[in-house]
Amino acid sequence: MVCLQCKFSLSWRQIHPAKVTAMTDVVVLGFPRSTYVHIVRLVLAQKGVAHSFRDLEPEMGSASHLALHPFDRVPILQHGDFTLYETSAIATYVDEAFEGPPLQPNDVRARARMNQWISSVNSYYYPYMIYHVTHERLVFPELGIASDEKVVAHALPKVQRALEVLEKALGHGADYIVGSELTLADFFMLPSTYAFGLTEEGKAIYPKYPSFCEWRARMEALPTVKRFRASLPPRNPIEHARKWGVSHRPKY
Ligand SMILES: N[C@@H](CCC(=O)N[C@@H](CS)C(=O)NCC(=O)O)C(=O)O
Repeated sequence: MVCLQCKFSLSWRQIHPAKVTAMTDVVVLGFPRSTYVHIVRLVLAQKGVAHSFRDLEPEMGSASHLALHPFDRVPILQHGDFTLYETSAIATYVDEAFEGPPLQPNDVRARARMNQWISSVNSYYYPYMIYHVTHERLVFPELGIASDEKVVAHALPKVQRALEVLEKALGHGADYIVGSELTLADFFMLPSTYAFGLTEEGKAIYPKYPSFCEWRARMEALPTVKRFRASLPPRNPIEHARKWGVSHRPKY
């Protein structure tokens, strides 16, 4: 069966979602600036699923946080009595459990391509754009902690490579990463590239990638994305990042 509005073929499960319950029982837990929290909240918004947000900043690393996420990370999704962590599991669940425009292609190869991009964001985009450069250039300085230039220098060639790969892929001329339809891949890519774009390095190198810049502009123009950005609080410092220096700041 084909959905005329979205042009994706729909599986039985997408036409008859296993569970479409009152939307007010959806809660995202995390800290407000988290890249991965943004992925989940954008996907929920695009699906038209209302949710509340619980700010875990004061609880990060505490017993109450670890009871929800044993690996000391965010986001966490609660849907009624169901609690889930790991962003790709959450995004897929949201797409499949709720009505709203499907964000996973039904075509097996297109879906594989989407999953390739999601895995690439997790392995090659987020770690260098955010964990290395954005933390060193924005998160630590906002807390009065000096940038480690070695960390930035290590990451920049990897960021450039990642942008070259994305630029080449977007050379297909279609609007979105996998093709003419929005998929989860676009929402995985957007938050890392947004935050890296706030750094001086991002501002300097983005103009070298015109198809990527056009994709960013297209994504930022989506009503969902505009509403999401407008709903966010000011970008206050991430207080619990003070402990990253001893827990998991990269060292070279
Ligand atoms: N594999 C996890 C990664 C999540 C992740 O790294 N989240 C970051 C925020 S964007 C985090 O929780 N950082 C907290 C910390 O490092 O203390 C997922 O896909 O959800």
